[in-house]
Order: sequence, then structure tokens, then C-alpha cells
Amino acid sequence: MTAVRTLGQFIIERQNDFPYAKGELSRLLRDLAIAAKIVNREINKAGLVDILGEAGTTNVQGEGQKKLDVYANEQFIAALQSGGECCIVVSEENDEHIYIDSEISKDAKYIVAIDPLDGSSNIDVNVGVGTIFSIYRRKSTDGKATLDDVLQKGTEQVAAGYIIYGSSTMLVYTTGKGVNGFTLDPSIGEFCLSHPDMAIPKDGVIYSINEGYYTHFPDGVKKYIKYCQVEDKPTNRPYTSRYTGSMVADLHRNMIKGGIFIYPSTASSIKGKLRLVYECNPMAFIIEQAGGFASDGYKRILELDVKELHQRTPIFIGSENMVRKAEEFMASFSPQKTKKTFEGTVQIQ
Ligand code: AHM
Ligand code: MG
Repeated sequence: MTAVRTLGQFIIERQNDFPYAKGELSRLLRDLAIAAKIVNREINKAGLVDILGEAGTTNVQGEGQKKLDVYANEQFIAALQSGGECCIVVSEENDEHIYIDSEISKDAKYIVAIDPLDGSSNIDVNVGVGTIFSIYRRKSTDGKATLDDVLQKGTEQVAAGYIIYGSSTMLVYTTGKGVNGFTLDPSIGEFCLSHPDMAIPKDGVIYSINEGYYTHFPDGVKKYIKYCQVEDKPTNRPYTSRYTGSMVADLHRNMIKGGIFIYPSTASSIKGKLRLVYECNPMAFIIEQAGGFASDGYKRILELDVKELHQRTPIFIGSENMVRKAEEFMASFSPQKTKKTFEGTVQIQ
């Protein structure tokens, strides 16, 4: 019989991967996992208690908040507040970043960005949803951490992960040394290592995009979709289309099976829909650590400048060869528009 390795044991074993590690990051990951279990419990009984539907409020992006959005947000923030390792939380559900000022957090070095409930419109119909988190170390060395500590490039992440609340609940994370997945065993209430050293195939046959917006996509994306649909046996085309409405669920599937997920710019939303800080950067870090790639159609996601908390970006992410092919279509049919300024050539689209 193989011994079960819990997330807690695994985190402690891996702590020595970091020189001078004092266990702070390990404790932070533990706090996030505890909140995930609480949120999971509530999601599992969502149909039975009065937690389905709208909360009657909107977030900073003007999106209606579901009751579970609000609940998940509160749980993750509470876990980070009481854990003592986090000095600032950024959440999709809060306009501004939140300082944690408590006595136990006065020496906290980490900043956490979260999308507490990704794909929340799936909740009311019992389809998978997720949580995404990203962890940075503050750059400033004294005083209160600042907004500059938050606005770091994706390459500066020290850890990132997601939780998928699906037919089973999984926590998948990276600290920059590969990707490992843990499945929640409800009988013992522990995340147990089930997917060690996850690797995304270099090629795949799945493309995930909301084709309902087809007419609003840039030409490069339209041509790439047609490329995916054309019959060509040597390259396994036509590909299969799969899209759930939760980036976490779509990317989790594509990471295991091989595929590409795209949320491009549209005519009405030139920067796309998904947010860089707490959706695209953490997923890009995880996918790159698994051997894949993430691009905004032209540049690596992890190297994009971060100027605002709720900044949006188009994203092409998944199996490396598929993302590179999509980039070729963007370069040929939707070349980037630039203009010359005193500061040099800047992108205008
Ligand atoms: P959310 O975090 O507010 O739930 O929104 C993000 C989600 C992604 O998970 C998903 O891929 C996308 O929005 C779906 O949007 P659309 O309905 O426009 O396809
Ligand atoms: Mg989201």
C-alpha cells in the first residue's frame, strides 16, 4: 500500500528548496488550503442552503456578485488576516488592495492576489468553479508595504496556485520548482498528493474559447479558430472545442490533456476580460512551470508591465506549440499597432 502524502507534509518537505526559508511561505500556503476547504464545504451544499444566486452588489468591474463570490472572498481574506504571513491582499472582489494591520502580521513579507471564485456563474448550475491565487514577496524593506509592492511583474511571483471545485476538489500549486496537484479526500479532510510533477503536453487537440463572440474577435483569432477546425490528419485536426466558462476548469483540463485556452480582445473590450494580477499571471506561472506557455498574442504574459490592480489583458495559454501557432496568426493577421512618442515606440492596441 502506498503511503498518503498530505499537502501539509509535502509543503514541509519542500520548504528546504528555498535557501533561508523560515516556514513563512509554507504557513501562507497552509492558510490558503484551510480557506479552500471551508469554501469547498459551502460549494458542496450550495443547492441545499440559501447561498445560490446574486448578492445584490457589484464589484469594481461592475460585475454582479454572487453570494458565493462574497462568501469565498471573506473566507480567504479572513484566513490571510489571521495567518500572520500576509501584509496585503488584492482581490477581484475589492476595489482597493487591503492592508493587514494586525499585530501578528507586523513582520509579514508576502502579498497575495486572489480571484476567490472564478467562473462563479457556473455555481447556480452545478458546473465546476475555481479559486486562483498568486503570491509575491514585498520589495520594500521597512514601513508599511505599498502599492508598488503589489504592482510586480508576473516573473516575480514566488508561488501561485488554483483550487478546482469539480467532480472532486483539487489544489494545484507551484513555487517555481514544478507543479504538483493534490486531491481533497473528504473522508480525512486533507488534500493528498495525486498529481506529482504535472506536465502539459507540448501539443494538444483541444481549443477553448467563447465562440459566441466570434464576430467581435481580431482577424488573427478568427483565422486561428478556422485553422483549428480544418481537417488535416497529420496535425490531428480538426481539434475539439471545449469551454466551460471557468478558466480554472478549462485550463486544468487542457493542462492534463493538452490544449489552448484563449480569451482575446473583443470589439467592445479591447484588453479582453481577464485580469492580469489575479487570473492571468498566476495561471501563466503554473502553465509555464508545467512546460507550457502564456502570451497576450504578442508577448509573454509574465513579462507584461503591471500598472493597475484590476488591469485586463488578452490571453493565449496552454500547450506551447499551440500558443506559438496562435501567435503566428496574430502576427500575420492582427499585427500590433504602435505609435512613436517621446518615450519611444509604444503599443496602442
Ligand atoms: P469571473 O472570475 O468573474 O468568474 O470571470 C472570469 C471568467 C473565466 O473564468 C472564464 O473563462 C470567463 O470569465 C468567461 O467569460 P465569458 O462568459 O465572457 O466567456
Ligand atoms: Mg475569474
